Amino acid sequence: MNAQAKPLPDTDALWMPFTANRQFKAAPRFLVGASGMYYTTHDGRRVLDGTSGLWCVNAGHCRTEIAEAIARQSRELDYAPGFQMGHPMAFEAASRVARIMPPGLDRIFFTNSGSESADTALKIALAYHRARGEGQRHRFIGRERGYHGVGFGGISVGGIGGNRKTFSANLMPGVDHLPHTLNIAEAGFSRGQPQWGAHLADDLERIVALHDASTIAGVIVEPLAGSTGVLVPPQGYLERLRAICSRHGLLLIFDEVITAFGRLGAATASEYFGVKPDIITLAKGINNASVPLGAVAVNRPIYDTVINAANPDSIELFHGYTYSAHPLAAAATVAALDIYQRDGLFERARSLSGQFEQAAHALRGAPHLRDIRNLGLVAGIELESREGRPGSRGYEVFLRCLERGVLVRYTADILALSPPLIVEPAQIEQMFATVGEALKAIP
Ligand code: PXG
Repeated sequence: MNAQAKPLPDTDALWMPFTANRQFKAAPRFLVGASGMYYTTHDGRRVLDGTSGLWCVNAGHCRTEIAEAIARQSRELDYAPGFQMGHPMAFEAASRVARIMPPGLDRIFFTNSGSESADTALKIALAYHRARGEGQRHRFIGRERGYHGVGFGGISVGGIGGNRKTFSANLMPGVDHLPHTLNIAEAGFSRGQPQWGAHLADDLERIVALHDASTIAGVIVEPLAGSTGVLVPPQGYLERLRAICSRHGLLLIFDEVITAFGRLGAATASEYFGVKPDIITLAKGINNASVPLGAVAVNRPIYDTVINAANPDSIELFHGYTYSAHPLAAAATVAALDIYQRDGLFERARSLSGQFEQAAHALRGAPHLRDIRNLGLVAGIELESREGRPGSRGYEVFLRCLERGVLVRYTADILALSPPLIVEPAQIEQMFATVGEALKAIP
């Protein structure tokens, strides 16, 4: 520990989220500061942020303009009720978000997180069908290995066994799942979108035939699934999902909590893939993760249908949060979107994606590798699991990388890299080289 070390806090009281609490508390790892591409640890070490925090600090850490916008807003208007009252920054933030959504998806509902955005999107879909006289459309189709946060709606349509089993008796009824699209035997080590797998979208036809389209409200998928191990959509897959949804009147919801705001080199994955859903869920990068905020972007017909079905002086959608469009979060959003635009960060991500892909696939041949996959500024590196100890190798690589000054994310034995869009080419090389060294250093 060096001379600047800060005293460590007592770790007993905090029940940590998605963390092995006992393992962490036995050997805690603290981050105490951040700037640009780096975190500072409690013992004064600089750590390169290979994960944008948790896929959210897209413009890099502690951006002055965002900090100032938040400070200014907190002095001017700290909080204002969002129900039956409005404050200008909420409308400004909505207009700014709407401007970079795919054309037509320009009505914005604010939440506080990705989980709330997912649940909000499901509720809006139900409200829409009901408003147009098809209230019997109550089912949702999610996908295996889908992650839509941790609300009851999100875990119901989500496809992660561990997130569901404890709550299985209380999940939303009327949910079915598409198969996930990862197949290492067919498409291992694909660079960018795999050529194999578009046909998996046709399963939606089977599910529609089973339940009948008249009972289905919508389909929710991540265009690129991040948290379950970087699942890149096969070429043509999203297009097929779109076509099937349109054919049967199902709303297509893209969960873009990690893909929006430049991750793939465009404002949204929808723009990147050229596939337009009806609803997009947002959070994380929306304001560079500086103040909790999520949002749902919906197309004009959905908004108009729900709004116009109600009496003119009545609340049209019984939904909202105390902190929907909190002034600080809204001010931070405007400031973050300014930075993204001024610094051309989405274009920057796109222009770096070739080098990023090269650097990721240069790991091929390192020990323990099962697969490498990538798109935009996202890479997934899947490791062979140890016999009877799944996840232990991923954890060890994560620790080794941290010791060597690079923060990576791991889910079981899959490493994910998703750096801030301000990353420099040399830092990209460093991240992957560090992973390579860690792989060589462990059994
Ligand atoms: N949808 C998607 C697609 C997400 O990735 C959520 C919803 C939920 O967002 P909130 O803000 O409620 O956490 C997410 C969150 C990881 C990781 O390591 C990913 C997320 C969160 C934490 C860790 O991959 N995604």
